[in-house]
Amino acid sequence: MRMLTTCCLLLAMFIPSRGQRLIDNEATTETRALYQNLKTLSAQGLLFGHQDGDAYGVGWRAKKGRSDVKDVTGSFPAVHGWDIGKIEVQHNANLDSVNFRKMHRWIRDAYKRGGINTVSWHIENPVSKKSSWDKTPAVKDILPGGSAHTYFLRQLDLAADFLNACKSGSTKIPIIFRPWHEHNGDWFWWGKGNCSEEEYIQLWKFTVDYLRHTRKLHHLIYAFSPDRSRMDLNNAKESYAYGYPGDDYVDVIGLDNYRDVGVSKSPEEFEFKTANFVQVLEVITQLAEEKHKVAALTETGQEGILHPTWYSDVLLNPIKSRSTIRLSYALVWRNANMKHHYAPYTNHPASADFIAFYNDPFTLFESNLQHIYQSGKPLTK
Ligand code: BMA
Repeated sequence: MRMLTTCCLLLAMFIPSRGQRLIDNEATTETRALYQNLKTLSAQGLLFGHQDGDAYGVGWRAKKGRSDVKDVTGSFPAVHGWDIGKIEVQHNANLDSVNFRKMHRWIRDAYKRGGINTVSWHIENPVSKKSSWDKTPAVKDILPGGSAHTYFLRQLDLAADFLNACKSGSTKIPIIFRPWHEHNGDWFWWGKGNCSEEEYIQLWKFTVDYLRHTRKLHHLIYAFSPDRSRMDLNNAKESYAYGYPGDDYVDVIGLDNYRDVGVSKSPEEFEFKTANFVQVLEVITQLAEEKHKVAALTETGQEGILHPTWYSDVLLNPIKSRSTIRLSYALVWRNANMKHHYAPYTNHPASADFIAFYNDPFTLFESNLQHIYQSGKPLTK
């Protein structure tokens, strides 16, 4: 009996626990380490992310080493968000005028400093050749056997080429890839109502299989990210699962949530929204844990940050004060101009609070991180 126990113990020590396993069995060492580290860090704090922050901010564009977040706090965000919309039509710059060559450089610079990169894709409608928001039915046509399948393969190849070229020396830079987002909304051509749920699932699976098997990209972590505004909180887990392609096709249980963090006109409204925010984050935490995956708030923010203590009161405190919420990161959207921005810039009314948010030991910015692409080393400093 004792022999048996000893054997079991030895086995348990040498067979890796299920732990955090990426869907790609051949994922690179750095990618596997990043994923495991995201999980580890989600129990300790919240990584902060910003879309396009290295490329431009309010009142400036393409200044090496600059970022609105860094101007205010002294540090880059931990997570750097990018979008490759228009790569599929071979433009030099994305839909928000970020040059792709420079994007590669910023991705590499962030990686070298120990930051994390995530890429979304506002891909044009392959049938109408108009924007992501053009609802001309297309999903059926781009799937295998469809009339636009060959054209779509070309688009996917162009995206794969971009991802493949995210390199630092000969090392592929791990990327959290977040295609086909907010699919439970009806605003994108791949969204609800513009294709069937089954077609969406086929599209997701086809994309992942093509990138990892046909194109042999092994530095991607796949994030699924429905939109909170189209979830039914009376039936939250089930409604989250709309379009879910299965546990073999998703690494990050993500959520885009602007709905619960918008402007509140009364304390009652604020309380109501906060309760919903907490609930939905608890749900993605639970789902991620049941599935041995990682949860993330893949997009959030309040346009214009009209609530000057938004970062503390709306975002951080509800998350920090509940051990039932464990997220790896929260990424706010881009700083396009004085009206459309989500991170404070110098002298913004929300910047004092943002500094407090940065100084809170629970939040993790790039300057707080170390060894994020390695295993078994301290992750924070
Ligand atoms: C939206 C807005 C748009 C932008 C798009 C893709 O939320 O910020 O201005 O083009 O995202 O980044």
